[in-house]
Amino acid sequence: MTHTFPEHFFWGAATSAPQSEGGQYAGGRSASTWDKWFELEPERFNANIGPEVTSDVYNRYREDAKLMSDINLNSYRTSISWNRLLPDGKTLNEEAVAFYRDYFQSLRDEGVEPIMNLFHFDMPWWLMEKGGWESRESIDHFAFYAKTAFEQFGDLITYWTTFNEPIVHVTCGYLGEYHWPKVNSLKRAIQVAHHTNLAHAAAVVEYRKLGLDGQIGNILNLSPVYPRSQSEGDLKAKKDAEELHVKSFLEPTVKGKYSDYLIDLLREHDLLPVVEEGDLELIEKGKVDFLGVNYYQPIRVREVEEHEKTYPVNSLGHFSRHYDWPEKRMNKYRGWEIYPEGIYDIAMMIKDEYGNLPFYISENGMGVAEEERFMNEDGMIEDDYRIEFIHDHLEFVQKAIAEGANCFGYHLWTFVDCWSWLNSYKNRYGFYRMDLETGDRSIKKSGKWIKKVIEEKKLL
Ligand code: BGP
Repeated sequence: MTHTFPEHFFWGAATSAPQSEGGQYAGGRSASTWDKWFELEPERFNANIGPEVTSDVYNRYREDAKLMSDINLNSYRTSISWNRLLPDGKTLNEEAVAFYRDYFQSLRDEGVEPIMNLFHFDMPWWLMEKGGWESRESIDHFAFYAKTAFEQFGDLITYWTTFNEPIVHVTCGYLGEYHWPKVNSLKRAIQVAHHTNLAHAAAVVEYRKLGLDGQIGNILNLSPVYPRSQSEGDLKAKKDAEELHVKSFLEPTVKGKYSDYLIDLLREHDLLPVVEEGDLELIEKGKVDFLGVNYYQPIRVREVEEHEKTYPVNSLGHFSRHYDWPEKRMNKYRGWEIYPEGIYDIAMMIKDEYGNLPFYISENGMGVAEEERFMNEDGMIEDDYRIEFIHDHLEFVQKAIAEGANCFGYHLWTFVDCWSWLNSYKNRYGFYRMDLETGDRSIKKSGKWIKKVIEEKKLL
């Protein structure tokens, strides 16, 4: 079967400012939580490698724009660093403006559409010291930052998004120890989620006020949730997990309100957040023009068995437990499940339940540890496993489009190997390899493959 793609399709790659820019304190940038955390506890990071240099995009963006166009990419999603643009939250950093303007223009000059996100887990340290997303102050600060970014770059950027995977900074920072401030409280996590939804909506309001010629969206990790069985208990576990993990951001983002199910669930467990007057009206104004969808692996759940009911209500483990699907296909080089059908199920959910809103796949990719072992004698990484991974996911993207889904692009995580939160450089993802010593880029076999796929607009 031949799989073709629409004539106008964003073929791209994604990254974020904190994982790719480097230039840690160059040009007036201040610290984010990641910079500070690494200074405080370097041993918490893989191989003690921190976010100082990452992919050195700060110095190499022109070269990168050219390398993107060499493999026919026509779009690139990254983010702006809040603490670079407004180092103290108020004062515009002219050096940052010059850097970003030249960076975005360089992409445009190479025929690459920059798709710009505002927040990718990188809370400025000065704001974290005031309570981060737990503090209502953060909503106004974010709205000001968003407005500043729209004003400074609105002529160069057509597609904006507010957040990347907002549920992740909520769960990893407030229900685990993967993001700062690494506390564990569902009550606090839910308050943070509510403030994040408000901050998103406040940014959308700023965007609409400016009347710019573009669109605004939100990037959500819409992992489909599959139950172990069709039993009542497993289905309830699925529904709860879906509402808490997926729909707590999807419903406000697309429909402008929280679902009744979520509100009832939170009320039942005395977990409702503090909602002030005007909050729900603001959320109503946060409806987006499009979605970015990140997909890596599904969530598989089962009910909590009677003998396991040791988790307090104040934990997501109270509602459902992860279930290990015996038939799963694994990424044996990293350890995540590979389930390409999931991307189709998400597309159909958006089509059937969310008014067929336009969306693009803003992240999908395969992390591989110790990728050097796949280097051939010419020094090229032969990543056939990644080609197969992308191929299989694109096949389901194509099927969804053929059945009417409004998908306008696919972005691989990532263009060139980049730094990852606590894993540093352990897992590689790029179309291009980065030499950690020199920072030099070299194409992988997947980079050559995607170039041909894009040229022919069909899967090979
Ligand atoms: C997504 C994040 C990215 C990126 C990716 C890969 O959830 O949006 O920032 O990190 O996951 O995950 P990891 O870096 O843990 O391998």
